[in-house]
Amino acid sequence: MRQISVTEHLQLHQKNTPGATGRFTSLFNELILSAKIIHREVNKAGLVDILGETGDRNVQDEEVQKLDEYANKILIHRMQRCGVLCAMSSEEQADLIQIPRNFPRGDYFLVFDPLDGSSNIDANVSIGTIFSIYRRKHGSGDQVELHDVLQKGSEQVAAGYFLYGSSTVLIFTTGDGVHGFTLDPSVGEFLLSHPDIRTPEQGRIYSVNEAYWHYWDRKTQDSVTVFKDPNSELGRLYSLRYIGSLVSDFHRNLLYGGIFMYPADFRDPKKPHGKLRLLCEAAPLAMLVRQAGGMATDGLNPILDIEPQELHQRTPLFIGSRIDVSKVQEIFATE
Ligand code: AHM
Ligand code: MG
Repeated sequence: MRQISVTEHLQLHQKNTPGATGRFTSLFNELILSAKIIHREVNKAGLVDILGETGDRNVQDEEVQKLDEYANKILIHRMQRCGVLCAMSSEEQADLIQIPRNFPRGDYFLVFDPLDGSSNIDANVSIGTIFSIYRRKHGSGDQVELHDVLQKGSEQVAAGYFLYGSSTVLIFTTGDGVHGFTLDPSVGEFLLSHPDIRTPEQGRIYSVNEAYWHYWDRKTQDSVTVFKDPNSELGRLYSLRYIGSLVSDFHRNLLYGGIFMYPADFRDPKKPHGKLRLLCEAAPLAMLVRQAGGMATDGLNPILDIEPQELHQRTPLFIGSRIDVSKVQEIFATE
């Protein structure tokens, strides 16, 4: 079989996009290089006893960093030099990240979660980098304001994730379907492994942290109950699968079908919107799932239609196969 690399795929996309200048392609290439560097470090994580604990010095007398901080630094360092961004936002940083004045710039806005699920890393559980790309909406000055870049998810130009697992995969969409590439470490290139991913209409998996049951409202409890009810209209038996690493849970459900839920809960009354963040977690996965034929909602509104008011806004998330997510929506719509 002829192997299509991600580089070739991106060149083809550029050729088929009227008016394309190659700027998006260079952004993407830099993102891929950053992910390869993160992949290398993630793969060394098991060697921490040999190389040194976090905060320690390793055998080369270098400071050992926490991997999520390392991934964040790599992405900022590389992406601010790629020449086509006006600003960035990271899950790890409270404010917008400005591009230094002496660096070339463009009008793309990059949002990322550098290493989602990183609390799982010492147990060798798969973790990932989530990214989302927008175009600047207003203004053209060097200093970018929130209002210049904050937009609803439906305005995303591209979105995706790198999953550092038994192999490292890149799943992304530029609005023409979802494509998956697997890193072949022997040649250092991502090769097309999952062309045009379609998620099943209905799954057999529900994924949620049920330990929070007592902190959910009635509609959320009813939504989870429906997937355990042998007599529900869904008409099939579901299994519960919850890794606690969003990219891994999402990736499995994208391929096999099913629903992932991180609902609002009232463990902390000051944080009534769940844990996940709209811009760097929910919106990019919502673009992917919609492109793959699935759905994403906060219960009442499609995730892609929510207008963000702040960078780190949180949202309840129900995401996955169309029939499964529609069922939740139906429950939330009842009086
Ligand atoms: P993080 O961004 O701090 O890694 O937190 C997000 C992670 C997701 O990967 C995962 O879905 C969720 O937290 C699990 O949370 P919980 O332990 O509350 O179920
Ligand atoms: Mg995260």
